[in-house]
Amino acid sequence: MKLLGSSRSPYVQKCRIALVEKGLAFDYEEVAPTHAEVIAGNPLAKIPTLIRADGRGLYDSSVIVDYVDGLGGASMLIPADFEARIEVRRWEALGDGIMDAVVAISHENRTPEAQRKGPDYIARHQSKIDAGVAAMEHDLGAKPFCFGSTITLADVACASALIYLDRAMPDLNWREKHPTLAQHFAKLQERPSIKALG
Ligand SMILES: N[C@@H](CCC(=O)N[C@@H](CS)C(=O)NCC(=O)O)C(=O)O
Repeated sequence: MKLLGSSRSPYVQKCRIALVEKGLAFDYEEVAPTHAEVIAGNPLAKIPTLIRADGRGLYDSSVIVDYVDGLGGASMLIPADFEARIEVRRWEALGDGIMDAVVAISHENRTPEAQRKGPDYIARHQSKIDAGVAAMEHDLGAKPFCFGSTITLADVACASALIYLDRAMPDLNWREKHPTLAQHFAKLQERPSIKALG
């Protein structure tokens, strides 16, 4: 199977982390959403797109992680138990939501001044980021992982969001307010799956 994406996309990074955590063999190609293979595999022309071994395309990151998890490999990233699965998925939604808000602000900042949506738009998305990171700190609590006692999609989503936040907003200084989350993130960054992102 082959993952198509760009290291600039947090949703792509999330899939890469999940694939390495599962210990599954995959090819990775750096491409833009406009690349012909992306369009052939994903009518929405977005990255990440996964080309399965049988040639079929899969999207979006949430479905790709679910698929990859079901292929086997290392321990499950998405628990089978209903309540556990919903909690891990909620963490995923939290991580994705933070990434969406950072993407929105980055896009706004790249837009020519005359066409920008304005400071209220930025403030609205910034408050999603701030509240989202605070929720991560709260929900992590004193646990060794975001959910349960081993790595799950909850940690993959948390790490993907914080990696992107650090890259796009290096001056945010979220660690000062959220030391427990900062410590957990530092531990996650030592994992080969995250080091492999480069
Ligand atoms: N919800 C999607 C988001 C994917 C997404 O928005 N990817 C962006 C790159 S970060 C993209 O391909 N944008 C191109 C476009 O929208 O035309 C996921 O989780 O995979």
